[in-house]
Amino acid sequence: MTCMRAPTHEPHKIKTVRPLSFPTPEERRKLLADARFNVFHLTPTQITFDMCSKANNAVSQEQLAGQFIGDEAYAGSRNFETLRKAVQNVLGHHYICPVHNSLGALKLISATMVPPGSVLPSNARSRAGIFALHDVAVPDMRDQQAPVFTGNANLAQLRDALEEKNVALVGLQTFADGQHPISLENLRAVRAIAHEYGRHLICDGSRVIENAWYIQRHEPGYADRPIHRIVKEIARTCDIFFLDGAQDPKCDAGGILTTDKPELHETFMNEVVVYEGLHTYGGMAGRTMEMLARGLAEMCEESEVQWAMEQTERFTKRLREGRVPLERGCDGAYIDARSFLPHLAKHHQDALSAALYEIAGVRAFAPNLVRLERPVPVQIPRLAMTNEQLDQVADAIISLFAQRDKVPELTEIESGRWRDQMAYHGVFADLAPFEFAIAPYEIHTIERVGVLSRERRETAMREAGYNTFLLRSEDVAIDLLTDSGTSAMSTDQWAAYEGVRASASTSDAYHDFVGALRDITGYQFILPTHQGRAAEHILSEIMISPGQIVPGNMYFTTTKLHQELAGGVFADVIVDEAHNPESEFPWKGNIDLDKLDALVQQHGAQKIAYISFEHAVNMAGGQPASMDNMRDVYAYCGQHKIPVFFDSTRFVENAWMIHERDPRYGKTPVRDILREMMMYGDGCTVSGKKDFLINIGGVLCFRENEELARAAEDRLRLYEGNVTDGGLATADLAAIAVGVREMLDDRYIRSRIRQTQFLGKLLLDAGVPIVTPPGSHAIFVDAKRFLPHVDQDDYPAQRLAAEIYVESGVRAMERGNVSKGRDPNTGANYRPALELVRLTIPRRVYTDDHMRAVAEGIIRVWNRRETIGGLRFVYEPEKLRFFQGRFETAQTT
Ligand code: P71
Repeated sequence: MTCMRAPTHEPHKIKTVRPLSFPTPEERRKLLADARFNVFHLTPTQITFDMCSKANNAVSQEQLAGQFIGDEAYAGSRNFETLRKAVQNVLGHHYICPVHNSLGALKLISATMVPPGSVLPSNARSRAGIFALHDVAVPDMRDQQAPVFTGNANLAQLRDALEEKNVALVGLQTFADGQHPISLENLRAVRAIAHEYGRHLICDGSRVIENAWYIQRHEPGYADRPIHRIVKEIARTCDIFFLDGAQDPKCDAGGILTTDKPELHETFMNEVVVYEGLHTYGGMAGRTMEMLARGLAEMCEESEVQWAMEQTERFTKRLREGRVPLERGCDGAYIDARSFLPHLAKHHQDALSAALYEIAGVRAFAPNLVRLERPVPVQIPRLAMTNEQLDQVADAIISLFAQRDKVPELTEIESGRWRDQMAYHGVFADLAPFEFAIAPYEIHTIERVGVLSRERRETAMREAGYNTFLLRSEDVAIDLLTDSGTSAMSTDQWAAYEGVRASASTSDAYHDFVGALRDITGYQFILPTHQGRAAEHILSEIMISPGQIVPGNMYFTTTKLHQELAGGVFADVIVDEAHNPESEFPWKGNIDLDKLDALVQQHGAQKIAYISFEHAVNMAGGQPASMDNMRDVYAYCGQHKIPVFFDSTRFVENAWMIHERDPRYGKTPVRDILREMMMYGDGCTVSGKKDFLINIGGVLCFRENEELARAAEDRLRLYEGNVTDGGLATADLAAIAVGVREMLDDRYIRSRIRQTQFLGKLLLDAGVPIVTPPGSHAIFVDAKRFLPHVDQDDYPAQRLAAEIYVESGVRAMERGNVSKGRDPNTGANYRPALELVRLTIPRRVYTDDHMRAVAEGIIRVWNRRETIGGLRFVYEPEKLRFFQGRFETAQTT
């Protein structure tokens, strides 16, 4: 079955992100001392990576949505019914007792089925505490010799215990203590023996998924069995099954105790009201039950399980290669602290945890009883981290391992039975800090993506008339159509969105929005619009008199259209290099002052409406303008009294390119570069759907010209909405106000552009012709060089975009002859110099592994390029034909 192949990238995209914190080495030392060298007491905002897989997993957007449909009834809630059905479907057990978490389940079991003085043989060491309290022994019956399934029970030992001791129940854990998986064969044998002696088998299945994957991978006969079937088999082999909602189901709390035996169920039901809550909520909020129900069903999703397990494999492999002493646990690397720090006499676990936090801000904590001396688990929060991040966490641990001799001993000042009770004095040795170079966020929620077979993609493409605009998003695996409105919002943006007090006149969010943008641009008048083109519409109307010329550095479709609708004539004044996809010129977005001057000389300055100056020029390949060019254009225009208006849609990206490519700005933060850029203009239009990290919105700004601002406001009232919302939802204004602050985070913008460049490099290294140097928001494949045998009037870029989809499920966009259209005078195609396919990278949505998959797919198309022909129109709309046009394949001559 193909589903069992190790996946090479996430089978989903990122829907929302949560911010990471980056305390400095100095801050970490202070925080560690304040926490008395016990990392348990640190909080997530003091930590960069919290390597724990409980309660901080990423969830699907559907699971998160469940949070909002809790009916929170005391009795018989709908959410409980949903949960019951999910349990029946997923685990195959008929009866369910809800509990607040797995400790709640254990408490019920201990109260009803395990009398004081009895014995509960188990394959796990954790969780013994609760039974010790009631004078119940939990002997270890793990088979120490078992080679692969190290969590298997020693059957002879089990039998002896049942013969000799007062055994109340037989208990097992799937992936015992996070380290020891059990086989289905052993599970069945344990059950048979327990039943022989009239005892029930109970199983803690909090890590059932990891165990099921292990069975699929390693137990003979299960290689083709899907995870959901193995899970059901495990659960149905047990008399009683329970699990923690914050583990495999990726809930934030909650738990369930399930059985097929009505008499057991009745026992629990009578007791659950004592400890947990009513038998139809068991100490869970309605929303928790709803999330748990969805999580139970989703945790068995095959491709997701394979991805999470593959991450664990990769992470432990990298650490092993760095010689770090560890065991591969179910959800990460379980480090043997004694072997890691052999020079210490005591407190190995806590010394390791403290040192790792000190050098890298990573928390790995060994919970539980101090005397158990368990390994320090470095767990991967399910679906929340990218491989790049995990690689760096592994490198941080390896770097600590390299300087382990310097890790000092901790001096105990307070102690207890549990690790959270420990407190220490410590000293800071001379450990070299580890610096992360990563995106400053973790994955909060995911969105599953369409995975079709190649045959089905062929059909989908044909049905879409070879136009990627006409594909359904659900048929697309990796969507690189556009970076417009496709960003993943952050949890902070959602908090602002949710917390907003909406208004049909002036809102607080409006003032936040204006304040934030004034601060960033230095401009006084900030007008919200529903999109960029709305701002362009208004600017064009108030600035252009019919017949006037609007010089611009290339054009964007909507910008040019609005200039023309207002009676203007667009004139391209971009540098020549921009039209040459092979030129390596670093500032292909620059305006050619000679071209501009020639226009002024020819027509006179009063004939020029304004300069339309785009940052990070989209159609040129995402190419930046230099600071010098902006300054020179502004100085020139000042002399001739020609206003300069920026299209600042991708101004942060342009600013980062200046930071990268102009040595004078190598140390200047993006925020300050932006401020200087904006000085060299009189105002700007922005499609906020790009750099602003939001899904909708735009803005029109004027630096200081109040007269223009008032004229624009008049149009705003007529076309858009209130002057204080521009037709946007108040909540979106609030999300923008947060997004424009996040976009200025240098770590974010660096990682964003590095990702685009990474894709560019993969393609360049394989010889695929792309526009160089790679831009900031997209990689543009040069279809003329890719398909030199296809005439431009057979639309090579359109065809190439279609082939890329069929080959890989990646959706790209044509930017060439089809987009440029026909000359209205001659009716012939314009045949522009650039015949490109744009691979546009949405912000915060994809990982490097996605980029690798994109490159591999395109390289496969490249390798069969000779077999690819052209297209011809079967339906050609008059305006903006690229949106709706339909094609069929044409034999190339
Ligand atoms: C992009 C888009 C979205 C788009 C628009 C039209 C055809 C195809 C795709 C929109 C931009 C842009 C620049 C530089 C203004 C707009 C319009 N870009 N200026 O690249 O890139 O903004 O969509 O918010 O109205 O896919 P709007």
